[in-house]
Amino acid sequence: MSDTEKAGISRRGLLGATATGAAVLGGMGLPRLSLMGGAAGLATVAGATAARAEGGAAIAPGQLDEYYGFWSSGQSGEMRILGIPSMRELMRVPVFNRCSATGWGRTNESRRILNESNSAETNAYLAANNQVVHDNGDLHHVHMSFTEGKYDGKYLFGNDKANTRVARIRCDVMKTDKVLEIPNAKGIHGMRPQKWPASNYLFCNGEDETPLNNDGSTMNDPTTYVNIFTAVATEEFKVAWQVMVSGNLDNTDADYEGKWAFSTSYNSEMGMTQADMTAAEMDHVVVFNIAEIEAGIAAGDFQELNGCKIIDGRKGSNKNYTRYIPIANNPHGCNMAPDKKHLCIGGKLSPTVTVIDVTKLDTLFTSDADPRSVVVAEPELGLGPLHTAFDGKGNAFTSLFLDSQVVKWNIEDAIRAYNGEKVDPILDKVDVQYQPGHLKTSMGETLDADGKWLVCLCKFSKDRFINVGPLKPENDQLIDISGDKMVVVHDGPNFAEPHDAIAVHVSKVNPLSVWNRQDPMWAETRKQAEADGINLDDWQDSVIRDGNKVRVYMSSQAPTFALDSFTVKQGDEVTVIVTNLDDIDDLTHGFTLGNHGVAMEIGPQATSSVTFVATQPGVHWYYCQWFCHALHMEMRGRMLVEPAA
Ligand code: RUQ
Ligand code: CUA
Ligand code: CA
Repeated sequence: MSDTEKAGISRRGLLGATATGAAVLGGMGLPRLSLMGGAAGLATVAGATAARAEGGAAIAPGQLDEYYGFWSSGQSGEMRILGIPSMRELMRVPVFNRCSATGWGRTNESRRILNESNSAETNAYLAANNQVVHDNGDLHHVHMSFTEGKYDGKYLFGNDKANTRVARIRCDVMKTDKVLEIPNAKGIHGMRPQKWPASNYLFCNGEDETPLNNDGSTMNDPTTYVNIFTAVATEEFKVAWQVMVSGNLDNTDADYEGKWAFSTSYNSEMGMTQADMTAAEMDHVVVFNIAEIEAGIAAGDFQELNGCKIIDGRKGSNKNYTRYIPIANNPHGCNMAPDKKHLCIGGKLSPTVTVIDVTKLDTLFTSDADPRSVVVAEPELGLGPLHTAFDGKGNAFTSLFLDSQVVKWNIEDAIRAYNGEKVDPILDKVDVQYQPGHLKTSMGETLDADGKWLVCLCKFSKDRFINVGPLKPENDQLIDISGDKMVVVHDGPNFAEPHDAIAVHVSKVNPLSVWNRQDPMWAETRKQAEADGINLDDWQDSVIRDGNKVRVYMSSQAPTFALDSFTVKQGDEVTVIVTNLDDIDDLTHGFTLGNHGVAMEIGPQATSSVTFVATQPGVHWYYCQWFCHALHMEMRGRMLVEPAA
């Protein structure tokens, strides 16, 4: 029983008291001590409120945040950057989506990245459907690259469950620079970079099972279906190897020694219906033995399919590539604690979190030890435990989806309780609004975990905001975890559907304000310009004709384009290449061509290009769509299209 329950105060009542206390404190500017000295219960509330006041959830205009929050956006397909603790949305980084503002998915540079690693089937599908890129995605998870268990500020990675892809975002410019469709797997869900010695691999879970040769020949026979775990080499951004497994793969994480990766499976049954998928008593966690898999690949123990080396790690393959640890049916979250030792598996259908001691995993590979012997605790925490986060002080925070709560518990106490001692590992519970999924502590998935903030991503907002119609926002809540009691300090409405977030201290990330002219993003465009005798670093105002292809090179400098007009012929394939020669912070230009679906961002010192067919004769205006100058409205010009003879 928690203190609150012992004191006979309802949780909702307490929350109300906290909110009122905070309002009084803020509104009247009273010193916080004036709130203390009442009932024992109230003293605790005041203590927590004090923590909030000191932490300063409110960031005044002109003040900066202490953490970057990198947010996934689920079915919106993008990554978002928020400030923590203000929870202000700072930027959206298009990844798997088409972006109207920046031209992502429309510019030649972005299409090259988006299409670079499509499978042959995807390209055939896109061509048959008159599409140039997949312009949707389902970005569930975002994680930063590590060096020796700490964020290194180099890359962010995101998965696309919808189209079986992963992507890499460069932290120096906060733009996507690699997209990879993973062959043989289906529905990449769980995704994590290796933590030690560095993020050489990105581990990717295939959630949906299909026949390995998915050509339709055995599709009615689910016994031929497999699931695929993939390690992507993060520098080349190519598949390094794959492992065929038994059961599907949900979430994943890696240890702090570079020895293991782990994946939860909710469908060890390999069921095709919901009844089948929840039929068994136990599902499992798959443990991947990285060194053994690498040795197996080196020794040639693989089959090659669609350019990938696939090793057999299914149950009963009797190899040291994998082990399967039974877990209560349909587990979900998979979170490695920064104590380097404890892996926490969210029970979802079971009210428990299963704690695995990863230092015991070697015994599973070197002896006949019972796979459950590595389980060191299994605290009962509440209904629907999904994900767990850590404060670096031995405590864990688990989201309870069905209870709409976050529970704080102590890992060592849970281990003592598992060993029969009379100790309650639960330290605190707080109501969240409502149905939380992922939750993340500041720096909590690294060795720098600092136990200050917890972001809790609620799947439902219900009554927390004014009604905006049948589709409601989600609710991202900020919780102060610096004191003994958790305090919800902020509601943050968010559009569909941030699954996951990380909170990275600002000292770890250092983006540029102005592009480097030699950036690889437009290397191909630069090559073409050189062939055309154009220097992209100088003023450009040239129109180059090459058969029915026309390349229009124009610089931009506030508030003008180098060309007031250019002339092409009806039916020409036109490429407009704009270089922004301004080199001042925040001076972005754009190029939008009316009635052609063409719009793109050109950041300071950047080059962007876009290709279209000039099908309509006559006058077509283009303009700069990023407000850049007092004469921004005048920053426009005409494309004159001569009618075909
Ligand atoms: S999952 S709400 Cu896509 Cu990360 Cu658990
Ligand atoms: Cu350039 Cu607006
Ligand atoms: Ca199951």
